[in-house]
Amino acid sequence: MAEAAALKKPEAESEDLTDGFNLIIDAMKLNGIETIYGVPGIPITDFGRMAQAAGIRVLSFRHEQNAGYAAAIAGFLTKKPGICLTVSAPGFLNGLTALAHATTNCFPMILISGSSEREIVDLQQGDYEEMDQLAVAKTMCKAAYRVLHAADIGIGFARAIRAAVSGRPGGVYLDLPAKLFGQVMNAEAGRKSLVKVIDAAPAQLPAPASIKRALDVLRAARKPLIILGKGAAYAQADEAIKALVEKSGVPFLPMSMAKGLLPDTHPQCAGAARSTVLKDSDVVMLVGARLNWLLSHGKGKAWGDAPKKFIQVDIEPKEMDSNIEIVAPVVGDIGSCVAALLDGMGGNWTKAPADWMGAVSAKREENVAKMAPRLMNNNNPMDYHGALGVLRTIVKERPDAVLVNEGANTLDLTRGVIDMYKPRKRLDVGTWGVMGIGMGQAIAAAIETGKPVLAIEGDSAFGFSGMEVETICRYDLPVCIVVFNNDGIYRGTDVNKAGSDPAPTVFVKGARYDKMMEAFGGTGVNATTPDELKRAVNAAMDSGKPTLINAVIDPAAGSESGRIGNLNPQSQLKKK
Ligand SMILES: Cc1ncc(C[n+]2csc(CCOP(=O)(O)OP(=O)(O)O)c2C)c(N)n1
Ligand SMILES: [Mg+2]
Repeated sequence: MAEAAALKKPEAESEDLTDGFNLIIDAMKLNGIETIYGVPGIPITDFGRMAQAAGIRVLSFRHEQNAGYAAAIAGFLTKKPGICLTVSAPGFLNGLTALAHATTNCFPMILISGSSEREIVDLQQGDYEEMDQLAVAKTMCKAAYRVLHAADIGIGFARAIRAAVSGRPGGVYLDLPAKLFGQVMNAEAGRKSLVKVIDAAPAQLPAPASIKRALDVLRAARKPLIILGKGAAYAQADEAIKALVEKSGVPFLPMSMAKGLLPDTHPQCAGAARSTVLKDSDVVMLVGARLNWLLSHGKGKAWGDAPKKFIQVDIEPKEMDSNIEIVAPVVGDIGSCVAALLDGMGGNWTKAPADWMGAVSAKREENVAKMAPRLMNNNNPMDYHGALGVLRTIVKERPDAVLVNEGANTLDLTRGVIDMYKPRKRLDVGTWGVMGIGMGQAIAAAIETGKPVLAIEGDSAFGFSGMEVETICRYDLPVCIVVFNNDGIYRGTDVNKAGSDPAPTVFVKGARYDKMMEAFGGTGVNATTPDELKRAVNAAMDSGKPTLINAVIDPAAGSESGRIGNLNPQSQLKKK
C-alpha cells in the first residue's frame, strides 16, 4: 500500500502534468494495445490498476511463464505484439522463457518488465530484486530496449512495436525501471512525445526475378509439393494461399500450426501421406516453413534418394540455404509473395501432373482407412485412439473452436488424428516442443478470438501450467481441458529398478485432475470411456463453462517420447 500512496501525489498536483504511468498507458492505447497478460507486484502493481481503469484489459496470471505464453500466442493470432508484464528479477526471469519461445517461433511479443534502480544495480549494491535484466534479455530476443526518461516512453514503445512485428516477427524486451513510472513531465510535452506507429509491418515485396525463377522451377516439376508452415498461417493471407494451392494443383503438407489453413479434408491435402510426399517429391515449395529439425533439415532418410529442388518463400533472407541449397529463394512477406506468384502463374497455368496427385491421394486414402477402426475402438481402459476418435468428431462439428495441444503421445497422436478446418485454430508447442504452453494459450485464445477452446493435454504437460485453471475460472472463460491421464510422462508403467522411489517418468496413480477445476468453481468430470468423454466435452463446449475432464488412459498405451523417440541418445554400454 505504501507503493500506491507514494505514487498518487503528482497526479493530483496539477492539471497539466503527466507521468510515466500515464504515458505508458497512453502509448499503448495510441497503438491499439488492448490487452496485458501479466503478474502484479513491485514496481508495476499500480500500473496494472491504472491500465485497467483506463480501459486496457489486464489479465492477471498465477505465474509469469503462462502470461508470457499467452502474450506470445496472442501475437500469433492477431499480428499485433502480445504484451506480457512482469515484476523485476524473478518475475522477469519467469517471463523470459516465453520471450525466447516467441522469438524462436517468430511470434510478435513484448515482454515489459519493471526493474530496480540502475544506480544500485550497476554498482551491485544489493537492491530489491537486483538484476541487469537488459543484459540478460538481449541474447534471447530480437531486440531489447530500456527507457530511462518519461519523455522517451513514446519512442521506446514505437521501437518495441516495430521490432516485434516488422520483418520476421519475434520477441522484444522493454525494460522500465521503477523510477520511470513516477517521473513527472508537462502534459502537453508528454502528449507530443508519443508516437503512433504507422505501418508497423511494412509489406516486403519479392523481386520479380525471384518470382519468375520460382515459377520456372515449379512448372518443370513432375512431383511437386507445397509445405505450409506456421509463418503462412501467421500471414493471414488465407484466400491467396488457398488460391495458389488450388491453381497449382500441387499436394500440400501443413506443418502442425498451419493445419486448417486449407481444411485437412481438402482433396490436395497430403497430411496423411507425409512420408510418401517427402520421399517422392521432386520440387518442394516451402511457404513460411523452415527446414529445421521438424522437417529433418531437408535431407537424410525422410527425404529419400531422389534429387530434389527447393523453392523457399520466407520474409527472412538469412533463412535461405540454412540447411541445404535453395534453388529459388523468394524473399518477402508471405502475402506479397503469394500474390506475386499467383499473378505470375497467369490464367492458364498447367496443374501438377494428375498421376502424381492420384498417387498421393491413394496413399492418403490407404492410411486413413487403416486408422479408421482404431478411432472407433471402445477399449477399457481407453487408449489414445479411442479417446481421440470422439474428440475428432467434436472438432469437426465445431470448426470455429480453438484447439490447444501439448504432451508427447498426446501431442503427436492428436495432431495426426484431429482434422482442422479453419486457419489458426490449432495452437501447440511450436518449434521447441515446449511443455507448459497449454493454459496460457488456452486463455489467450479465448480472450483474443472469443471462441470456445478445447485444450488436449498430456498429464505431464498440463502440470506445467495447471494452476492457471484458477485464472480460467476467475475470468469465466469458455475453456474445456481434457487431460489425457496415463499416470505419467509417455507412459505410467515404468518401475524403479534400484529402490523405493517412483521411476522418474511416473506420477501418482489414479490422480484426479478434475478435482483441481472443482476447487475453483469450474466443472470437473472423470471420464473412463470414449462415450463419457464425448458427453462431457459436448456439454462443456455447449455451456462455455470452465471444465476439466480427467480422461483415464491406459498407462501402457503410449510410446517413449511419442513420435520422436529416435532423438533420445542411447548408451553404447551394455545395460547392467
Ligand atoms: C519445458 C519442457 N520440459 C520438459 C520437456 C520434456 N518432455 C517432453 S514431452 C513431456 C511430457 C510428456 O508426457 P505427457 O504430457 O503426459 O504426454 P503423454 O506422452 O504421456 O501423452 C516432457 C516432460 C519439454 N518438452 N519441455
Ligand atoms: Mg502422460
